[in-house]
Amino acid sequence: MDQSVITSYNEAKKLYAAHGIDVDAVLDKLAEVKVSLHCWQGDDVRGFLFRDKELSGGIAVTGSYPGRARTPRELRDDLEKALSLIPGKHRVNLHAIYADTDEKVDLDELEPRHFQKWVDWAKEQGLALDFNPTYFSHPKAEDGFTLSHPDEEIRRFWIRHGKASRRIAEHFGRELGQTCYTNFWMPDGYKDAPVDRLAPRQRLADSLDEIFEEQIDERYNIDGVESKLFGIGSESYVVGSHEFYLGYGLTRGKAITLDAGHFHPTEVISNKLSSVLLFGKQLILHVSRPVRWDSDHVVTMDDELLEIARELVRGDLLPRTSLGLDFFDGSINHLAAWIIGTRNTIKALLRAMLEPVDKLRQIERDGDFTSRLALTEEFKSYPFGAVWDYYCAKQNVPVREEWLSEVKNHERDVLLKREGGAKETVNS
Ligand code: RNT
Ligand code: ZN
Repeated sequence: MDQSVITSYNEAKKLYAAHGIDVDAVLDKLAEVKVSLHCWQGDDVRGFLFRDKELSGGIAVTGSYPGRARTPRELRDDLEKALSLIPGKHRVNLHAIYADTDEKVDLDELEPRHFQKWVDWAKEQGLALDFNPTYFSHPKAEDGFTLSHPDEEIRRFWIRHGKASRRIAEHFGRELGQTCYTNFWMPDGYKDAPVDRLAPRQRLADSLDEIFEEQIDERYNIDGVESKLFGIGSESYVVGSHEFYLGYGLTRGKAITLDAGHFHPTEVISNKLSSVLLFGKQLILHVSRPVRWDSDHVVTMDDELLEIARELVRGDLLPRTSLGLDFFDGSINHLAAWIIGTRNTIKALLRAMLEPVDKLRQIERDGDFTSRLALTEEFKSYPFGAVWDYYCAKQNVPVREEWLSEVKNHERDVLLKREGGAKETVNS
């Protein structure tokens, strides 16, 4: 390891030790944290089942950066490369449309075997898998409704898809020996103000109840439900609102999924974690970054990311939280997006773990808000960067921005060679 990395680390350690923080112990704890990398950043949310289908569901990818993965093999290669530049052991989050099969199979007919290649790969790589049924980019989702559809036949199709998805997830959990988190998000909603807000919500609740009827061992699969405030084309009403899923999840024992980009612009999820986990068992996080209408920018080291990390650490919520990412940026290198977002998420947790929480808690209980503000502000410039560099070196991944040249080389040697094929599909 580079001597200067070690020297800076030792200096930093002394400063933290003065506040009773054992940095080596913090790094052991940090190494336990797994982030679920969302496969859909690798190919602009296209998937492999319906390659010609436009992305729908009120979500959008902008940008046409070259080199997105066009096959499951390419996507796995890219994930491997990205994961090799991120410290720690992590998870991969799949969507149903990423099935790896030559069969022509519809969403309601999917079976575990259509994902066996993903499972074999995950085993070989020592990764866990998470799962999502796909309630968009499909002819039966074109009018914006799925599980709350008024047409019984369409609604039943989507119920079958939900059931099939849970069986796939159970298979992941069983095969990989790590619980799979299955996240249910559907875009259902109206562009304009509805007359009847209740009936679609009643149908959604009924559909979900039916999907969850089958008992699945929670060692293998845990289901979560994700709300949203609005989407493109569902500006006035989303069936699965926050209140809907908070009520649904808590009464049905399901995990609540909070996406950082799914709330009012001044509303933050960091302030919700302690309440949700006070009453609920499990949380799934979609760490994302909202920018105006778009909820899906690459995660940066902003105040909200830091606050989410602090909440998870201070409240000891990590053991009950599945920490995943959810953004899709088609305007930059697809691997870099994963790497930046994941490294930032881990780095934010490190920063949170390097705060003298017990001392700060005591100061707050004593009512000394002057010291609380003074110390939390001073800690913002404590040398966490030296600890982060050491952690990366210790985990055998590039220190600081060294990873960028590896990504650039990979782009030149691998991604740009895909360009012809990628363009063809983009234009089709
Ligand atoms: C959409 C939700 C959802 C999706 C993924 C692709 O607004 O955030 O989680 O981004 O399922
Ligand atoms: Zn999300």
